[in-house]
Amino acid sequence: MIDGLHPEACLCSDHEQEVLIFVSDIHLDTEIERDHDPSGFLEALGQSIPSDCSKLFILGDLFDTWVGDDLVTGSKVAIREAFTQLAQRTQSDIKFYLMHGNRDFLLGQDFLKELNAFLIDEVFILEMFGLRVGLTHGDALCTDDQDYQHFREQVRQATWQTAFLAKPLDERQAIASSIRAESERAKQGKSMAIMDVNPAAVQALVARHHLQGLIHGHTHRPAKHSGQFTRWVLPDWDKNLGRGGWLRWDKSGFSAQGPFGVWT
Ligand code: LP5
Ligand code: MN
Repeated sequence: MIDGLHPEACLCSDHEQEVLIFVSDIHLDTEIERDHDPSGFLEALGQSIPSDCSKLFILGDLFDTWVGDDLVTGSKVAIREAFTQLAQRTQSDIKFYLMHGNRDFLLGQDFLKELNAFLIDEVFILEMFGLRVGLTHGDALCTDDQDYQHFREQVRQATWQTAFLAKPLDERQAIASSIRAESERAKQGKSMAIMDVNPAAVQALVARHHLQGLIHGHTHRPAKHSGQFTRWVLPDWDKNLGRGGWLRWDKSGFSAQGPFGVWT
């Protein structure tokens, strides 16, 4: 199902001037417009994301749900315009990278082309500034949430996705809202611990890919976890609640910044 992935699962650079910005869990409503974005992310793209950014990574759940690239929606135009605005501010050849999240795993190559962005698969590895860092959305690490993992396994299968995408748009939208409602209901019965990443799953991923750092979102529990490796958990975005922000990585290290101030 995932055509046109970024050709590599790893990006290496020894370019000292790189400035990498990571965000996730923006949850844009597909109906939003440029100047009415409750996440605050489009405004940040236009105004506050550092203008020396050379690579922007969106690590999943840019959209609150995505039922197929054929949906005609104002949010597509809004995000495209906001990307263009950031590209103009950077006055450079900025690159945009998108990863699927659990809400928008059906984002396809048609839309990525419209955005002029690369789709990256998880786990995506960066080798920069002498470090090896992994990028993932984070949901696959929540292995204690067995009901969710079972659901995930099913809907990430190509056969499921092909059958779903063949349905009429209104039927897909209706199914997506039923799943959302069922997910909200199911979460009421789950503990916070079950809905967090499993430490052994994190450890296994780090060991398998020989990582010194890991960056993910999904849990909406922004933090820097230090130890044998550093695990950054990105915040979700909600302008009204003053939540959101990005992780910056450049030659002087990492910093947790955003329009609402330092987030960890
Ligand atoms: O999203 P969030 O953060 O609230 O909760 C997630 C997990 N839930 C999900 C589901 C998404 O919210 C909805 C995705 C919509 C996608 C649109 C396209 C649909 C295409 C499908 C076919 C290809 O990811 C939640 C986790 C939580 O994170 C924390 O990690 O707990 O997981 C659940 O709650 C899942 C439940 O435990 C099991 C859900 C079974 C759903 C059965 C569907 C029945 C509806 C019948 C439809 C006809
Ligand atoms: Mn998510």
